[in-house]
Amino acid sequence: MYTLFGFQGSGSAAVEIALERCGVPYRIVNAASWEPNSAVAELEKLNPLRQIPTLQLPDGGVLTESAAILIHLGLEFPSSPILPAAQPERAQAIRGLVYIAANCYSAISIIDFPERWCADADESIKERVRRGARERLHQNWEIFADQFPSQPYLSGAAPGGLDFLAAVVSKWSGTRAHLGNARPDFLATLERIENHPAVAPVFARHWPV
Ligand SMILES: N[C@@H](CCC(=O)N[C@@H](CS)C(=O)NCC(=O)O)C(=O)O
Repeated sequence: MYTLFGFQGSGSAAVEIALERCGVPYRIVNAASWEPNSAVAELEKLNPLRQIPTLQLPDGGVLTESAAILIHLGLEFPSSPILPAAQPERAQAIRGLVYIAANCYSAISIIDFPERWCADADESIKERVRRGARERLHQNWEIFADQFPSQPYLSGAAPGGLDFLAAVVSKWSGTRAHLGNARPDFLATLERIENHPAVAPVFARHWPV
């Protein structure tokens, strides 16, 4: 069985939706670097970065990095909707997954932990690092919106791994509010993904209203 190390309101939600879509049994272990009462020591043994999502595979192998996990599940379960079956859609979905991980998820990490990126930063410097990263994050989402069309989902007729990661990573750091002004059609796509019956129950667990 798969073991997903994750936490409420975190990026593990994207992998949880994917595991549901693959129809495979899995268990969740609550672990987060910012939550000392979680299974963070167990997580660190598998992923020294202490980051989630981290997925332990049925054969005991460990996968980290949200994009890699989603691509792996898409390849492992080709009849699932995680990756589009046809080219060029599949290539673009892989590009989109890596784009989000490299350009958006990474900026969130800077916003959350500015001290990791600026030596001896006092509060005012940390705030400036946060502000710069946030502006860059919002710009990177605008570029994503322009580069990845929705038909009506980012993965085509049904939401796939790219949709799951986009919907989850856009929950943070004012991204949705920014896109409401800058790219309203893309915001509507994100809301469509979030409200899809395969996605909504996981979102409700992670972000209860
Ligand atoms: N590159 C990783 C980033 C994962 C990440 O930053 N996860 C956050 C939670 S949403 C985390 O665990 N942060 C804790 C830390 O960096 O200490 C990915 O794409 O999966």
